Formats: sequence, structure tokens, C-alpha cells
Amino acid sequence: MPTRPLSNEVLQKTIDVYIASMRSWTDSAKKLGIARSTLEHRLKVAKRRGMLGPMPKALDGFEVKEYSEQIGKNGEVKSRSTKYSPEGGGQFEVPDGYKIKGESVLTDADGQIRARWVKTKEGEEDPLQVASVVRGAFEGFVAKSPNIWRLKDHDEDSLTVYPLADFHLGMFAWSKETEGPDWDLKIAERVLTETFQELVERAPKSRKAVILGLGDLMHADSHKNQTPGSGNIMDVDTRYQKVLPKLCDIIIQCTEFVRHKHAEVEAEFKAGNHDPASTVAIRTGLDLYYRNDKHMTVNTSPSPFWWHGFGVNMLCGTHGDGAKIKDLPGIMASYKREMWGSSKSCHAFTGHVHHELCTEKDGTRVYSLRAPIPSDAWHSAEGYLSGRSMYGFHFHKDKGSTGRSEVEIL
Ligand SMILES: [Mn+2]
Repeated sequence: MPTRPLSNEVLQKTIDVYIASMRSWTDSAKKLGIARSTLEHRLKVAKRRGMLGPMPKALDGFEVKEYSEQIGKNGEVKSRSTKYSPEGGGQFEVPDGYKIKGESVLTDADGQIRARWVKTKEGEEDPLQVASVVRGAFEGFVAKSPNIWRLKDHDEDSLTVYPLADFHLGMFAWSKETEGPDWDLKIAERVLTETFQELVERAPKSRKAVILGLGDLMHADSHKNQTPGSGNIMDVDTRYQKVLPKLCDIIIQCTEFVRHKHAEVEAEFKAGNHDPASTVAIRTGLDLYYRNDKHMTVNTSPSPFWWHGFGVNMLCGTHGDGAKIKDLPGIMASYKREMWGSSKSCHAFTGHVHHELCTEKDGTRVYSLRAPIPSDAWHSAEGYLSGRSMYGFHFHKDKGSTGRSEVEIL
């Protein structure tokens, strides 16, 4: 145990008793109720602190280091010189997380401690303390990776189609003007990826999946910020050179969610009226990104139509600005006669008008899908208001359509 330094108060009391007892060690020790050796030790400490004279008493925490007297011709004391130094360090405190392993002391001839070495080692870790430290470190941590686990028990006979329609990335909406939510590149990235993640989490565990880009994923097709066809000026958040790479990031992020959940994934991107040139870049970018992934196929067909046969199902997709919805069943039958002939359940997906519609003609269903974005100033002024959703459509190779998943954005 570390020794507490003797207080000046105790020493002064000892000196007083010692002087009153005519400097008798035996009497003083008896009166103080201490051993002679203790008395001797106290007097030595008192002397070092200058309490017994003839030098001035040391200040608290100091002791006499050197004392000298200059003697005159007649043997009288001419002057006295006293040097003081700190009486040694304060109490040693064990650092947090450490415990005392051992101690060594250096004493002088009088047994007074002149130096002390305290050996410490790291204390044994308290598991509860470790747990609380780890918990603290992760406070406020938001996981970047999705809560989607690679599945081992896929439904071998099922397919999920995830249409990505009308992101109009780069579109800018100011709530004060549109009476709807604010929208810009940053908000779009967050809302689109979070919604799509939820959609994938909710989808059934089909072995196969298709990411179907239905066009107008970009709002502007160049730095001119006009619609490529009619040249209408658009409200654009930022530079084309910034928006296109951001769109590729968002699509890759969405594709990664799908790649995690499903075993075999295809992606195909159809051009919209807003982004015919950018769609070529998106296809090329994705194709290059996944060129070494054997579970991922990016189809780079420049056709405005997507075709897919899956068991009894025939599926088709196109942006919706070209072929009319009512004509799509006929187009499916004419362009892909064999697929049409062997199918029993036919479905076509479109975007473009940003609101939901499902029409059926001659047994073929044609879906027009909502966009996941709010209205811009022009659509708002025209009163073109629609709800916002992202979808997944599910098919069984023998049973046809098995329903859909939808996440609404409110
Ligand atoms: Mn469009």
C-alpha cells in the first residue's frame, strides 16, 4: 500500500511533546503513545522539513535539501543558507483499465522512502464493460448494406420482374411552386434506393429476376436541359455530367439488392423520350460493370421492346411513348409469333404517363406504371397528379402471374 506522508500537524505535536519532555525520547514516546522507533522517524522527517531549526521551516510539500552556516572569526554564525526541494511526488493513481501488479521502493539509510516504482498491468476486461463500449461505438450507425441475405432455398420455378420506370433523375421540384414535395438529385438517390431496397426485401424468393429499365430514367439527355424531341426547357437540378454517373450508381445499387436476393439476374434498359442517348450509356455502363459476373446478364439490345418467355408466360416491356397501349397485344403476337403461340399468360409493361392503369385486350394485360417521383412545376401546373410507387411482378413458369409487390412513396 502506498505510504501517506506525515502531516506537519502530527510532526509539530511530536516536537512540542519532545521539547516539553526535556528532549527525552522515552518520555516523549510514552506520552504520545508511540514506539521509540516511530518517534525517531518523526523527528528525522521534522528535521528534514526544517521544523527543528535552526533553518526556517520548509513550506508544505518541501523538505530541506542543503543547509550551511558561515562562521565568523570568533566562531559566531554569520549567515545561514538553506535550499529546499519538493518532498517527492503525490499519491500514485492507477490509470483506468490497469491494476497494480507490484511495487519497488528505494529507501535511504533512515528507512525514508526516496523513490517508488509501481508496476501496473492491464486489468482483466469486464465483459459487460466491453459490451457497453462496443454498443457505444455503434450508436447512431446506419448500415449501408441491405437487410437482404443470400438465399439457398430459392423458388426454382419463379421469376420476379422489377420495372424501373421514369426516375427522371436530375429533375428539380420546388415544393412552394409545385405544392408537392421538394425533389433534387440527393433526395432522389435516397428515396429511390431506400424504396427499392424495401421492395426487394418484400419480394418472394424467386430464383430468377429481371431488372427492366422502362425509360426516362434520366430527365435530360444532354447538357442542353431540353427534351430531345420537342425542345421543351426542363427544371434540372444540376449538370448532366453529374446526373448520368449518379444514375448509374443508383441502378447498380438497386441491382446489387436484386443480386443478393435472387440467384440469376438479367437487366435490360429501354429508351424513353427523355433519354434515348443516355440509355445507350446506361446499358454500356452496366454491361461493363457486370461483365465478369456469371450470375448477371445485361442485355444491350437497342430495340424499343423487351421480350421474355418464362414457361407459360410471355412478357414485354416498352417505354410507352411509341406503340400505343391498345396495340401492344397485337405487336407481341406479330413480333414474337413462336413465343406468343406457346404462351398462356401475356403481360406488357409501360411507363411514360406516370400513372397506373391496367388494361386487358384479347386476354393480354398491359400495365402502365406509376413513377416514383413527385411532379415538377410543369406537371403540377397542368394538374397531372399521380401517386408514386415502385413494383415487382411475380410469375410462375406453369401457373402464370402470381401477384405483385408494391411500395408506395407517400
Ligand atoms: Mn416519357
